[in-house]
Parts: sequence; C-alpha cells; structure tokens
Amino acid sequence: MAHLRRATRARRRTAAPRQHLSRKISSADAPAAGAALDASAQLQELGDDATQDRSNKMEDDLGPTTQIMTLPFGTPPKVLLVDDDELVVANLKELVAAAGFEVDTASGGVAALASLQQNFSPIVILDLKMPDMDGLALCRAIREGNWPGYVYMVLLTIRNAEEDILAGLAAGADDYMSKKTSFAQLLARLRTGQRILALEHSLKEALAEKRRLTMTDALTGAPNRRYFQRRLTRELERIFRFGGELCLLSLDIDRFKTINDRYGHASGDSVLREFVRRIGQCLPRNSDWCARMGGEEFVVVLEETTLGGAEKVAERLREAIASAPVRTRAGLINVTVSIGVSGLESATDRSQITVESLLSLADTCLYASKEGGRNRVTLPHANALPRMGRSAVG
Ligand code: GH3
Ligand code: MG
Ligand code: MG
Repeated sequence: MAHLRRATRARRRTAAPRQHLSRKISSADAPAAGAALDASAQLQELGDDATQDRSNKMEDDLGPTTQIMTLPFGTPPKVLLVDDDELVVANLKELVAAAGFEVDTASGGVAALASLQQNFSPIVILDLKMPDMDGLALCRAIREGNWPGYVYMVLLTIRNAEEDILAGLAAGADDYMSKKTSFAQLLARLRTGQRILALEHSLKEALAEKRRLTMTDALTGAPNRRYFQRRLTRELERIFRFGGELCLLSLDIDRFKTINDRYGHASGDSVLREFVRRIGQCLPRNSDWCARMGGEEFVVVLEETTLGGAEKVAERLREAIASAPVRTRAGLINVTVSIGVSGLESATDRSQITVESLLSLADTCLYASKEGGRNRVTLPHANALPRMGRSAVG
C-alpha cells in the first residue's frame, strides 16, 4: 500500500512519475486503493443495513437524534492543506481535489490563519512540524479564533508517538494521522470530518428554528412582543446614530370579546389569523412590519415614514379590515379595528424617545379612537412626546 511520505520521498529521489500516487488519484478509484478494500466494502454493506434498521426505529421515536440519522451531506466542504514541505502539499492537493474537495494551501501557520480569515475552510489538514508556527500552536490558535463555523482539524505528521497523539488532540485536533497513512484512509477520514460538519450544520439549523419560534406567535404566525421589543430597540439605536424617521401604529380589534362570545373561540381565532393576513397584504414594503402584542392587540412599525404617511397606511389598514367580513365556520363576521399613531416627529427631543414612550403615545391615541366610537384612526399632537395623557392627542 502506498503512503504519502514514501511517495514524496520517491518523487524527490527520482524524476520518475509518481507511481504510487497516480494509481489512487481519482475519487472513484480511491476506495479501491488497498487490498483490504473488499472487506471494507462488505463492512460498508453491513453498515448500511445497520443504519437502515436504526433509522426505521427512529421514525417511531421522535427523539432529538432523528435528524442526525437523516443528515444531508451536500457538496464537500473546502479543505486547507498546511505544510512547509511543498511536495507533500502538492501530492495531497492532487489527491484531495480528485476526491471532489475544493482545496486551498498554506506553507505555514501564519499563512494558514490568514487564509482562513480571507476564505474560510471548514477542514484543515496540518503538519505537526513547521518552522514559523508548529501544528500544535496552529491548532490552539484556530480553536481560540472566531470562525463562521466549526473547523475540523486533522494533524498530519511523520511521528506517531503516543505523546504526539495526545498533545495533538489536547491542542484541539479532531484527528491525527501519520504521513504513512494510506490515501484511502485519509479520504475516509475526510468523510468523517464531512459528517461532523454536516452534524454541526443541522444543529445550527435546529437552533435557528428554535430561535425563530421564540419570536413568533403560534396562532397567527406574526412576530411576537419579544421580537417587537428587540427589533424596535435596534431600529431606534440606528436612527439615533444615523438619523431617520419612524412611526408606530397601535391596533386593537373592536369588541372582540363579543365576537368570541357570539361565534365561539375558534371563530375568534380565525378572525385573528385573517386580521394578520390582511395587515400583511397592506404592508408591501420590507421595512414595514407587524407584531402581535397579545390578545387582539397588534402593532405596526413603519420605518422611514412620517406621520402624514403613517396616517395613510393606518387608514388603509382600517379600511382593509372593515371593508369585507371575515369568513369563518360560524359564518361571516364583521370586524373593525381602532388605531392609534405615534412617531418620532412627535418628539421635542428625540434622544428621550424609548420603545415604551412611542408605544405609550400610540396607546393613548388608540384609547381616543375607542372613545371616539371605534373603527377610526387617531394621530397625536405635534410635540406630544415626551408629554403624555389626553393632551397628547390631536
Ligand atoms: P374593545 O373594543 O374595547 O377593544 O373591546 P374588546 O372586546 O375587543 O376588548 P377586551 O379587552 O374586553 O376583550 C379582548 C378579548 O380578546 C378577550 C379575550 O378573550 C380575547 N382574546 C385574547 N386572546 C385571544 C385569542 O388568542 N383567541 C381568541 N379567540 N380570543 C382571544
Ligand atoms: Mg384589547
Ligand atoms: Mg379590543
């Protein structure tokens, strides 16, 4: 069986073609490189059966490991080869590229860190002995760094002593290979790295989905109060720094309790879902968004919008709700909404504005809409913020 180190030496000694390497370059060929491959193919088949068995069991058991069994592999990740020995790098590059991986190279630790920063590679194969920064130091530097994702590191060396292996793994390497390791084994180990990266990807996706759910109202699919608080806080910070306009609408469905009492809670839920759908239809700009604050209370945030524009949008929303009854299993239900408006323009001193003061002014105007007979829009006085209460309402 040909070994990387031996192949490299042979290449140095003579200008003869790389006999050992060339036989194993193609990715399709690679598994056929060793005599042990027949046995390995049988093992693979057994493995497939075992995997099949397990995944069948997993279908009944909706435990958190189900996704691990169904990981997609996708395109192979990029591999960064780090070695000061040009011939080793050249041989490895040819082999790893032929196996379908995109390959970057670096001649030392410093160059490797720069390469990762400029063009990230999730798999790094690195030499233990290098002049500028040895492999152990590079492993530690990579583990201490901030990267777009996990870096799967394989330490490659001529030494195979127990203490080297332990030091490599302690420095943060995931795997450790002698340069005498066969090419077939190197590729098999890269596939292991690929599997670990796919697992990391799937965990990240699951976390992102969990985070999305904590920001979403389950009934209507609209963003919830937590999302509102975070996004508006961030948006106000941006405006205080760079300038801009923003308006807030506070919406409350009229006599919603009566709708529940008359048509049932399920119909009330249908009204809430249809309400959110219609609001969404009236907000074509990406910078305008809606959140459910709780019950039948919603807010709409209009970024880069003045009070004049907000009044128009609020009227459009009111009209979209009142103009057609909502179809539910219990029949057609007439729904109206009352709206209060507030905006940065209402402030005498913008630096005093908070999420709470904007919301509070919009609620004061909403209250005026309710008092005025419902199904209407109320705007605040000029300079209503930070003044509050009835005198703020226009
Ligand atoms: P007003 O015009 O003054 O706003 O009167 P209202 O009846 O809409 O206001 P009130 O606050 O008295 O009632 C709100 C109702 O909203 C009471 C509550 O049961 C109902 N509600 C809150 N959340 C949900 C929900 O998720 N689904 C349904 N179906 N009803 C809800
Ligand atoms: Mg209410
Ligand atoms: Mg209400």
